[in-house]
Amino acid sequence: MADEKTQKQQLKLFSYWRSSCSWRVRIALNLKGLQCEYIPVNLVKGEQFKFTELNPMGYVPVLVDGDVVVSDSFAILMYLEEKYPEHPLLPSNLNKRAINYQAANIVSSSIQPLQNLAVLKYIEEKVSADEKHTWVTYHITKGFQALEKLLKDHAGRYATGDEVFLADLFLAPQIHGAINRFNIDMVQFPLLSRLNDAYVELPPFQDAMPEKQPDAPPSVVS
Ligand SMILES: N[C@@H](CCC(=O)N[C@@H](CS)C(=O)NCC(=O)O)C(=O)O
Repeated sequence: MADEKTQKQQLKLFSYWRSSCSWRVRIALNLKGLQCEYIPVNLVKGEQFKFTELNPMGYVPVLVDGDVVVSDSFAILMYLEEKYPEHPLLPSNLNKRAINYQAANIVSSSIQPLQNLAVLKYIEEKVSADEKHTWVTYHITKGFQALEKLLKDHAGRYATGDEVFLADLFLAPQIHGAINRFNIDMVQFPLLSRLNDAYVELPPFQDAMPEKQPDAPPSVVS
């Protein structure tokens, strides 16, 4: 079996600069100190549809670790957690761990799929651009209201205390996208706004931001 250093050199991430799902994985790789080759997949040009042998769903992210190919950010994060346990993504306290799973799944099952490129494109084409905005605002607001309630008794500096865990990896890209891409009014979400302020201070989160990625267009790179 290859040693850990060789394994790290074999890591490849198929990613798109603005993809919130890829961003979750980028944060985990940074937190765990794992080097990785970044392979851009341009979702706007439809490049995701050409790589279904890697991910049958035709989505990013996909992680390749030597002979192992894993797609879906949740599965990738669990794989990384088990293979590279340094900087744990899950707390040892079972209750706290369950809250992390719940918050992560609110984002990954009940918000992000409803704002995904393919869904928004469909609504815009079949209904209208106005309806797209109404739709996305409704679903983000519903999810954020749930997250505010869920996390109010668990949050510290971060979602479930004073350490960064799995929930934070899902929340940071989702909140950033809500503000910068979908113009959601965050005044109604004081806890999530406060968490967002904490995330932007952290180097592993900063380095994972869309504008820092090699495929970010020059117009967004500061
Ligand atoms: N559950 C999957 C969702 C993956 C997903 O929706 N990826 C988006 C980018 S965040 C994508 O590739 N969209 C391309 C499309 O809609 O055609 C995950 O967490 O990885």
